[in-house]
Amino acid sequence: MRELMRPFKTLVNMKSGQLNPCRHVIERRLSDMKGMYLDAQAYSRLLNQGDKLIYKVYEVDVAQEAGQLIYCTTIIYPGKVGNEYFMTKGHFHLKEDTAEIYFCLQGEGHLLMQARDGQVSFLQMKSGTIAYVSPYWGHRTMNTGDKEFIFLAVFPGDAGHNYRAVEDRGFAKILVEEGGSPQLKRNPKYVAEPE
Ligand code: S6P
Ligand code: ZN
Repeated sequence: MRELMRPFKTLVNMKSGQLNPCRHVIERRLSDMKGMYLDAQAYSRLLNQGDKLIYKVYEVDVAQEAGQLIYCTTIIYPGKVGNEYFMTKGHFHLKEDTAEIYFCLQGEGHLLMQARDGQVSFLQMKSGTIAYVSPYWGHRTMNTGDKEFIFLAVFPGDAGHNYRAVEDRGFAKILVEEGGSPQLKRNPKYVAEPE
């Protein structure tokens, strides 16, 4: 019989989002986000000023297999490329019939979700908000506040991540600041899924 996995706990720093212990920390910088922002000139200008840290992920050490639940914290720093808010790359799960829960710990942000048939869903998040990402929906988060936007994510161990779909097609919508508030706009660079 397979040896039982022992229960365990981790500690999340509610202010910084740091998870302890964690398996690894992923850092995504501006250079990792090439082609993801609409305003290519604003992207180059900002990159010339330095390769800013856009977001960071602390991931728990749990096997990536069916039956497990993986959790991690994401910290998105405040800022914009042109008028588009700092955001995550965004992904679909490789096993697309897997859901995910996002629990906001700090700051303010938005969760943009998109289904393969073109449907879009958009949720505002603040400290205490629990968002449910239903199976089959690609998801990306943006920091729309002026301090760090921090959330905890929990998802099935065998979900996996497909970044390719978002890199190739983008999201149908982008989130920009207009008149001092976030506005959802059509992304002219979006390539729709074939029927
Ligand atoms: C994982 C979950 C989050 C993201 C994280 C970074 O399924 O959705 O932990 O991995 O927010 O976003 P991304 O799109 O770079 O993985
Ligand atoms: Zn996910």
